[in-house]
Amino acid sequence: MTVSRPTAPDAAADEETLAELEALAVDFAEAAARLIRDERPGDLGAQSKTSRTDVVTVMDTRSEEFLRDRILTARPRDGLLGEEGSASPSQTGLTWVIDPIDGTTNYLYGMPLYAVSVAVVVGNPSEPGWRPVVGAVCSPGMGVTWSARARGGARSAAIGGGTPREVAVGGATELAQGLVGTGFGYQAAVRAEQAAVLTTVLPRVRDIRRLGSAAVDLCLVGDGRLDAYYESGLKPWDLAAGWLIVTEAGGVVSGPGGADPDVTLTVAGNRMVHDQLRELVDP
Ligand code: LIP
Repeated sequence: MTVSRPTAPDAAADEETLAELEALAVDFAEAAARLIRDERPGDLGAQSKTSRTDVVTVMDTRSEEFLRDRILTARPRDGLLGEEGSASPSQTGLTWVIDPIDGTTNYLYGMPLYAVSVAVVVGNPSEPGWRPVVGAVCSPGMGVTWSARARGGARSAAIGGGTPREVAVGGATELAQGLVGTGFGYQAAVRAEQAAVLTTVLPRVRDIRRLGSAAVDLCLVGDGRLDAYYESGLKPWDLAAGWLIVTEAGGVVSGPGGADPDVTLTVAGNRMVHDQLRELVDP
């Protein structure tokens, strides 16, 4: 079974450019993370989106506006796609894909597992075939930023400039010994279907963790602190940066039928555990 990996960057993103873009993505993600952490208002003004439990806060909007301004000032000809509605076409072949707060429910409840996710992709992220070439995920609650660039490895550092350390997926060989992350959508009918899949997976793994942020889940797989992760319903902004961090950390990420991850399915892990998990969630 072939499993998709982000391909090498095209001419729009040579090695030197990728290093510069990774540094920008880390700066932008950390600056937005400090904003949502330090300027959190008493009233977050939570409003429903796709269901009563799918909410957006004033800080989701402020974070996306902040990121949009920084990105378009630094890279005015690149494209942009954001969870809260930012969208502009690319003139360079590169598009910034941003989740201003991934794990909004955790943020709303004052729980630390949320992040700002910033990725640069080649191709149109609104159509199949796009690939991340740079990614940065900053979790202020965990005090860490993960980042990666195509063919340049994946790393983590304390927020604000700690010494980066290379990260790698864990060495588990059996799913039965695997700590597996997952998540659920916001629609009741979808959650019922996802619960049915979970009843198949739960008896076959060490344990399940539902952390509430896909970007953090994927980074923990890349960091060897989750052995695998699967979820259906993810959007490009949820998964773009984390996808690259996993693959640059030596893992694999796939979607339905082994194709690229998409809204139907994302599966991540080291090669062995990823393949075993796929047999349960995408038979
Ligand atoms: C979240 C995802 C998470 C999923 C949640 C939610 P958001 O994104 O990161 O994996 O399980 O339901 O979709 O909405 O907080 O940006």
